[in-house]
Amino acid sequence: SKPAKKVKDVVEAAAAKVSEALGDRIPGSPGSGTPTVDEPTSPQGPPPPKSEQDAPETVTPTGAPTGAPKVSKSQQGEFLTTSQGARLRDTDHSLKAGPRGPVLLQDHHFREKITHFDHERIPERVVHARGAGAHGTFTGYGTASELTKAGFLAKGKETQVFVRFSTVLGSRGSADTVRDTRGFATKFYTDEGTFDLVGNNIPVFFIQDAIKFPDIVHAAKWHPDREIPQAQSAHDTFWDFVSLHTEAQHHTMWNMSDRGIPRSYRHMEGFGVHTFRLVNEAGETVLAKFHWKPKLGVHSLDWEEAQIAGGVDPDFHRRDLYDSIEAGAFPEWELGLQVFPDTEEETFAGIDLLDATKIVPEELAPVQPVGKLVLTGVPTNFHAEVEQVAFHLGHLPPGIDVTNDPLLQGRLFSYVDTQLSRLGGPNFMQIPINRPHAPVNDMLRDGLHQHAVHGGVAPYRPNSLDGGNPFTTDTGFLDVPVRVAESTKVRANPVSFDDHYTQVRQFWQSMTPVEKEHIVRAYTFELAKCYEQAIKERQVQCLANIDPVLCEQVATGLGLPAPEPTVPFETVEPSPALSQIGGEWPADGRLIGIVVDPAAGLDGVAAVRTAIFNAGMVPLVIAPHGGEVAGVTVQRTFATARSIEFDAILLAGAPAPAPDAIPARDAKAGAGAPVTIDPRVLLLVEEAWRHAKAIAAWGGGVDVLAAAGIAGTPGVISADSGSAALTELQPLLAQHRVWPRFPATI
Ligand code: HDE
Repeated sequence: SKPAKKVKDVVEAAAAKVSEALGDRIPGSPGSGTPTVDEPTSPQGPPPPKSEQDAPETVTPTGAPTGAPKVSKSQQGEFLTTSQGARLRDTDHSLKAGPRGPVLLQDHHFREKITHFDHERIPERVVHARGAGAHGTFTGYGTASELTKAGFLAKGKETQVFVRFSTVLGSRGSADTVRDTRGFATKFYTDEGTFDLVGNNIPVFFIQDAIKFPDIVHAAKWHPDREIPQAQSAHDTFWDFVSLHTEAQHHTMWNMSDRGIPRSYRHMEGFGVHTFRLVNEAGETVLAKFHWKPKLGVHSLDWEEAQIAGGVDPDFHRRDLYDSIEAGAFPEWELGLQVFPDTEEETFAGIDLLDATKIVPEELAPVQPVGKLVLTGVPTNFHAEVEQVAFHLGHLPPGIDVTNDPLLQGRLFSYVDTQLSRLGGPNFMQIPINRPHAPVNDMLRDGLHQHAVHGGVAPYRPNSLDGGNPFTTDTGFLDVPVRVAESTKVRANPVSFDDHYTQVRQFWQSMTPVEKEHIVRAYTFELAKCYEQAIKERQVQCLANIDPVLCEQVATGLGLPAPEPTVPFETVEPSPALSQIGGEWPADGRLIGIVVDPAAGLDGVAAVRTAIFNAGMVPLVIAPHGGEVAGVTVQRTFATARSIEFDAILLAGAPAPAPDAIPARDAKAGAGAPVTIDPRVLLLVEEAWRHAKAIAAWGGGVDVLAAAGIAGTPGVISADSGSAALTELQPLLAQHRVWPRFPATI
C-alpha cells in the first residue's frame, strides 16, 4: 500500500496549482505587477447643469439668485470603504474558492453590498405613490394675525417648507399626465412645530366619511385580477362606484374637467379641502378653508397632449418642476383663506362646512391672501426626501385646529398609521426630511430605528427625578373647547350631506363653452372605455340629474338614450372663479421651440433666443441634427422634439427632409409630389395647432404654415422678423392657449 501523503505536502501542492492557474491575476499579489488599489483621486463634483436647458446658472432672468446651493458630491472621500469604514481592496469580484469556484459564505463585503441593495426599495404609498417634491420658503403677510396666533403667518416671517405634488391612482413609475386628482402637500417647518397642509388640486372629495376611503380607492385603482389599467379612472370599477355612490359626482366632474390634467404643478391651485378652525391670541375662533393660488394662473393640458406626453415623456410634470427651478423661474403660490364665523351650525350661506363634497364659492367668501410660497430647491436625494417625507394632518401648530368633518377626523388616524408600514416603525419623524425645525422635547422612547440616545431616567410625568421637567405651557397647542352637541351614537350623516347634485350643476354652469366641450369629451371617453352597459347607463342617469345638455351630449357619444332627471333641480348661481379661461398670466418658464433650417441660414435666431430668455422663458432650438448650427447650440433634433414639450412654436425656416426622416411618412405625399419639408416638422406644427398653441413664423418658416394648411387661422402669425414674431406671440401665451381654435358648440 502507498504511504499516506503528508498534510503539508498536499497543501503546498494545492497552493502551487492555484498560483499557476492565476498567474498575475490576483491584484496586489507579489509579482503580479498590478497595484493593490487604484491611485486615489479627488472626489468629483456633480455633473454640470444640463447644457440643453441653457438656463442661467446662478441668477434668474430677473437677476435673483437661483435655488439651493449645489452641495452634492456623490462620493464623500477618496477611498471606498465598507459601511463600517474599513477600506476595501476590491469591490468588483466576489470571494470565491478559486476563479471558477463557488462564492464563499464568508464574503462579508459581498453580503453587505447585496443585502443592502436587496432592501433599497420601500413600499410605495397606497395612494399618491407617484410624486415629486421641492424645497422652498413661505413668507407670511401678517394679514391673518387677527384670526390665528400661528407664528408662521406673521408679517415678514420666513419659514422653510417642503412640498410634495402627486397623482393619486398610479404606481410610483406611472405617467405624470394622466387624468387624476393631484396631491399638493406642504410641510411648513415652523418655529412652533411642523404644520402639514395635506391638500389636493381639487377642493372637494369623493366621499364625506373616511370610512369609505378603502371603497373609493379599491374601485379607482387597477382591477385586482390583472392589475390594469394603470393610473386611470377610465374603467368599470371606478364608474361602478361613483355612479352608485352619488356623493362622488362632484369630485368626478372636477376630474373630467381640465383640472384633471394640469399643464404642470406650477399651474395648479391647491386646496386644504376641509374646514379648519383658527384660534387667535385672545382665544377667539373662526372657521377657515385654505387655498393655494398659483402666480402663473391655473392651466391645463389638452387631453390628446396629455396622452401623448404619457408615452413621450412620462416625467412631464416632474421635469417641468425641476427644470423651472433650475432655470430660475421659481414656482410661486399665494396662500389664501376663506373665513367663516364659527357658529354652532358650522354652515355658511346654507353650505355645510363639514361636508367635504361642497365648496363655498369665492364670490360668497373671497380668498384673502395671507402669505407667499416660493419653491427654490430641487431635492438632493429623491429617496431620502421625496419618498421618505411623511405628512400628517395632526401636525398642527398652536393657532390651527381641526373640525368635526368626518373625512378629516378619519384622516387624523390614517396618516400616522400608514407610515408605520411604509417607513418601517414609529420613529419616522427622526428621518431628516421629517425632523421638525422647532426644538423637540418629547417623551417618546425606543422603537425600531431609534436614532436618539436619550439620557436620564425619567421620561414620564409627573416626575421628581428630573425636577418635574419638562413642563406644559398655556401658550402651547390649544384643542379649542368646542361644545359637542348631546346626541346618541349613530352611524349616519347629517341630512345636509344629502344633496349630491346642486354644486355639480353649479360647476358645470360656471364653465365657458370650451371647458364644457372638454368635460363632455372626457365623460364620453371614460365611459366608452367601460365594458358594462349598465354602468354607463347609471352614470348617464347621474348626468341627467346634473344637466340635460351635458347628459344629452355624453349619451349621444355613447349611443345611449338621454334619460329624465330623477331628482328635483335646484337653481344655482354660476361661480365665475371656477373657470380657468379669460385672464392673462405671466409666461415664466414657458418653453418655446424654435425650428431652424441650417441650409437656409439662421436669420434672427440668436436675437430671438436672447429675447425669450430676457422675458423669463426658455428657448429650445430644434434642428435636423445635434451639436451647433451657425454658432447656435441645438437643444432638440427632429428625432427628439415632440410638440407636447413646447408651449409655443417659432418657425425660422422650412427644413428639407433630413436623412433620418421616416420614409413611409414621406411616401404618403403621393406619387410624384416632392416632399420639401421634413415630415416631423409638419407633425410638430400640426399637433401644436390641434392643441391650440400659438405658432409664429418668419423668413422661410412661413412656408411651413402654408404646407400645413394653417396659415391665416387664429393664433398663427406670419411676421417679417424673429423679434416681430415673438412680440405677436407673447400676448397669446399670456392667455395660455388660442381658445378660438377649439370647437365650442355648447
Ligand atoms: Fe390622503 N392619504 N386620505 N387625502 N393624501 C395619503 O398617506 C387618506 C384625502 C393626500 O405626498 C396616505 O402618507 C384617507 C383628502 C395627499 O406624501 C394615506 C382619506 C385629501 C397625500 C391617506 C384621505 C388627501 C395623501 C397614503 C379619507 C386632500 C400624499 C400615503 C378620509 C385634502 C401625501 C400617506 C404625500 C396620502 C389616507 C383623503 C390628500 C393612506 C383615509 C380629502 C396629498 O394615509
